[in-house]
Amino acid sequence: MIKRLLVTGAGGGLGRYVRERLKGPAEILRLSDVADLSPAGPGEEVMRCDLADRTAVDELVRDCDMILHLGAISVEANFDALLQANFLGTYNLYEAARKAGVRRILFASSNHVIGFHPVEERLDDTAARRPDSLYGVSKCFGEDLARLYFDKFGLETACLRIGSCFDEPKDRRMLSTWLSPGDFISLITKLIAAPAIGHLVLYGVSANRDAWWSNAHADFLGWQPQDTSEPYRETIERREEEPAAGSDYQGGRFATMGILGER
Ligand code: NAI
Ligand code: 15L
Repeated sequence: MIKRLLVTGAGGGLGRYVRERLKGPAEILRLSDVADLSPAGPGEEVMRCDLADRTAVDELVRDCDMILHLGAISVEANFDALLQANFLGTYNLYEAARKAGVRRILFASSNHVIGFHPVEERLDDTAARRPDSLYGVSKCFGEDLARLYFDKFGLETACLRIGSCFDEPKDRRMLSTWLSPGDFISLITKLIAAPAIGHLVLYGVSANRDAWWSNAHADFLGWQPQDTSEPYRETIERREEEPAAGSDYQGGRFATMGILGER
């Protein structure tokens, strides 16, 4: 068990799963978001912080052993917004972590770093990155920053290329990309407990019949997803008869969107 786990973006959807379900691996959860999260429950500390504020992030990270970095704009957006929350926010976090001697970061990357690969392809951690959006590019930046901080300073990161983590898969694409909340929590738990992970790239996906991604290189973690999207297939296929926008690409509609806030 570690002493203190910082969770950024704790006010969002995945943050809610963590707050409700992550029990055991950390004595104290330090929960943070740009939005207010108070009041703190038992075993929780709450700190409001904008990740773009360097001084505030330095303060936030102090005394933390590990970080689950969820805080970000989590969909496609205009570049100026992504620049603050995702690029600058992630840089501030890594710098603060380096200065504070944090051992490991679990970085919520995204399937949108490889979203322009066709759905016929099967990928592992060696796949070329093909971001499908500026949002995907911001996650590529986070993965590269993580690599730099491991090679230069030995700061470990698991880059979690999360598929679609929601209560249930919502459409045909998510029959391939769904990560159940339970599998998300068990993956986080394994990543906190592992003695050493180095710099690791992983796909956050449940045991779906038609999954596109392999984590065979990370067998040493002993993580076995328990859920599958199959029970939802019939309803989804009945509801969604026509191919959706972007259905040729793993990133789905992110691949067919234009640049938001184009000048
Ligand atoms: P979300 O949008 O529900 O939550 C993100 C949280 O980050 C929000 O509470 C927001 O207030 C906070 N945030 C945004 N800008 C901030 C800033 N400047 N400073 C501090 N906090 C800020 O997103 P969700 O679904 O919970 O995702 C969490 C992370 O996982 C995100 O980084 C997202 O990109 C990533 N991810 C999520 C997937 C999913 O299926 N839910 C799939 C792939 C990646
Ligand atoms: C993501 O990266 C987003 O954060 C999430 O909201 C979903 O769009 C997910 O990818 C997805 O691809 O389904």
